[in-house]
Amino acid sequence: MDTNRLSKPIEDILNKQVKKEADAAQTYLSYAAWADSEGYAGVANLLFRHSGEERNHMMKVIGYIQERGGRARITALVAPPKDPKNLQECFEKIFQHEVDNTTAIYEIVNLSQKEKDWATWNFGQWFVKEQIEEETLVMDLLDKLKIAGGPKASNASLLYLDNKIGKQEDDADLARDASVDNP
Ligand code: OFO
Repeated sequence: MDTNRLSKPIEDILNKQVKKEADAAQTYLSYAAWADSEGYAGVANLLFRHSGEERNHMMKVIGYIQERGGRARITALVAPPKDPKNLQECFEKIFQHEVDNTTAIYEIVNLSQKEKDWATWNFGQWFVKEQIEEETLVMDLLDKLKIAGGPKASNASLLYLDNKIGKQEDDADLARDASVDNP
């Protein structure tokens, strides 16, 4: 008896996402190691932690595929991108990476809606919300760097910024949680 509750296209697109999350973890690891060797210990800390988050995302997708009777596929990873030139490029590349990932998540949700696979649609909603957080987090990093002087930031302001970033929360504040008392 076939107990697989996922269609072949849904199982395939979810497995594509397993690889994307694993690749993302490697990208963040690589940028974290770069940031650390450039002396940005705070940024490195944030990126090392974020690499772990990407692994967690991968585990969620693997767990979901298996739970629905499908088969998670573990494949080879792509090499991480080359080192960024500076913090500005590092944050810009991470932002673009997250936007691309959002597109991939939307493709899963679109397909599940088309197939009326409401279980997968529902599972995908966690990632839709997560992507709002992740994009917001990186937009905030870019904003902070801009205030520090962007590409012309002094070493003193970069040091201050790096310290702040190292201590910040992993999750960004979302509009859905805002209120008059907590804007
Ligand atoms: Fe950076 O996000 Fe995973 O899904």
